[in-house]
Amino acid sequence: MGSFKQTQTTPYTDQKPGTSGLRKRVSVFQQENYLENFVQSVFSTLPQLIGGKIVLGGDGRYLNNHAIQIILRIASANGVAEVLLGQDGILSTPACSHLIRKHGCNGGFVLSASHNPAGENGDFGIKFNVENGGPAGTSITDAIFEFSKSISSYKINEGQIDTSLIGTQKLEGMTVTVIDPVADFADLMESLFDFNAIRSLLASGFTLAFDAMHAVTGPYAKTIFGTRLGLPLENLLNAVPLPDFGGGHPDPNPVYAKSLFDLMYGLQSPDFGAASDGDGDRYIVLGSKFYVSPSDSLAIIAANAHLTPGYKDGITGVARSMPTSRAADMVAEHLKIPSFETPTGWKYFGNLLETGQITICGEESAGTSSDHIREKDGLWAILMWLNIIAVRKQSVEDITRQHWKQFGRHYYTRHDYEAVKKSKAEAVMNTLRESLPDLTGQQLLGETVKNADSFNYIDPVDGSVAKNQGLRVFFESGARFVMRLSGTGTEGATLRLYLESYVGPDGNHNLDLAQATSALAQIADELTHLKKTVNRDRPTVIS
Ligand code: VG1
Ligand code: CO
Repeated sequence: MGSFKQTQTTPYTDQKPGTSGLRKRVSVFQQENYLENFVQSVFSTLPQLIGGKIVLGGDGRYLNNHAIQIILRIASANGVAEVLLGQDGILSTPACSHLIRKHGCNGGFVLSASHNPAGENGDFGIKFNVENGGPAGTSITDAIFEFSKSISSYKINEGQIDTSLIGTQKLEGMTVTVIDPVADFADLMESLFDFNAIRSLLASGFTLAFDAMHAVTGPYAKTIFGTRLGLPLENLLNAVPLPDFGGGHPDPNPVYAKSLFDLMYGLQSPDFGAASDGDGDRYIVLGSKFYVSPSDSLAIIAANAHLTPGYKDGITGVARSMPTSRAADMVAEHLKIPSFETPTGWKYFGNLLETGQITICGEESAGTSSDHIREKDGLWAILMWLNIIAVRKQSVEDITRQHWKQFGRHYYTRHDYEAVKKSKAEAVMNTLRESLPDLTGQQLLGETVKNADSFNYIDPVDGSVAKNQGLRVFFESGARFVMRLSGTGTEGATLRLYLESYVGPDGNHNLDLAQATSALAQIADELTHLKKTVNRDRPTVIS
């Protein structure tokens, strides 16, 4: 371990990880020892990392390279034996999860604030994943947070690693192996999906556009779609990761991925459009002039996965986060397999995946994945769609419409009110929470409330409890709305309102989405005084 330096520090009080890691403004991370404190808190909380092997990389945003050198120096001083480091500091969240599993590592860091804007004035973040490749659960993140509140020193070595040089280097006693961030992940994808069939599809005139939004998936897309599937590189948009993500906001939704939506709804629209988020764990899929809601995408993937080589024996069960539409539940019922409802955040799927109770899981926010890793996986979902299309030889729209014909359609939309005053957002939540006991039986704009509650979750595997994971109001018609506060924002608070209504297989599947959910939005507003309280006349983002 050499002669590391023990540096005195003073604790911060705000290093509590949220839905997915610790996310703060870059300026917060730039405070003296802020990053060092948090990283030391991880090593001090998890003794298994000492003498162990970890994975390290990030989405390429501002501070990525700086943070990598700091983490390497602290890891070395804490006695970590080996680090697998993505070349140039690049690693997507799903690729990190895979590397941890493939190489039997004790954990890994992904430096990302995912969809949050990047650059000097943007956000930075650190996610820590455990030895199964999945995000650390709340018992671990709570322990890290507790430690961070009383930290008084950290260990750090001197030294620097050339992150561009594939191969092995040393930082004091620690081995650092710089690896191609893409190769192992691309191999995994090739083992799950029929690349020959997808290659033929792409060669047959089927057109595809992929938008990497100047975030981490550019290099992955170049290898997978370009080199391995033969797609001409001009079909890959914004495929170079930039420290500020080109000024964009890599959340693949109609607002932040507008240029892709414009292309897909334009005159010469390709047959298939896809984009992924900052760290590559989320995605969207569009057909020509057709948008697949992420909740529908989860259900369609669950219903069709058996058409692909990796899932040809069928799936054991499905899980979705609570606000995700219930479309996937209906597929599970049809397949006679269990379905689970978990709180928002991938960490809650971990135990179900580990115990083999589910094969496929997903969230309305466009994270979908399977038991091939322990993270959500945007490129996996996109390749799954391409494989299904190659087998079914139907368009995205036809596959989706046929799905609705069989299972009915869940009209689903999410309204985000971003960067509102925290106290105001809390007031909205409190108004609704206090009214919950009196709602049952109330008639509101043609809907009758069936029941209403605050979602509490008991993990079926380890019995751990997660309370108050969102407020839910169910209607007799089968519609519902959900309201919760985001745990990933860094400015004020973000209120999320999730609206869902259902029409059966024989119902009208051609309603305008906004129209189909407008009464619900109005009811939610009446019950919470949302717009008036946060002083906005419309949501920041509708997805
Ligand atoms: C959001 C999404 C959630 C997702 C999380 C992390 O969380 O709603 O479904 O798991 O982002 O995704 P919240 O708490 O803001 O609603 V990622 O891709 O940004 O790491
Ligand atoms: Co992400």
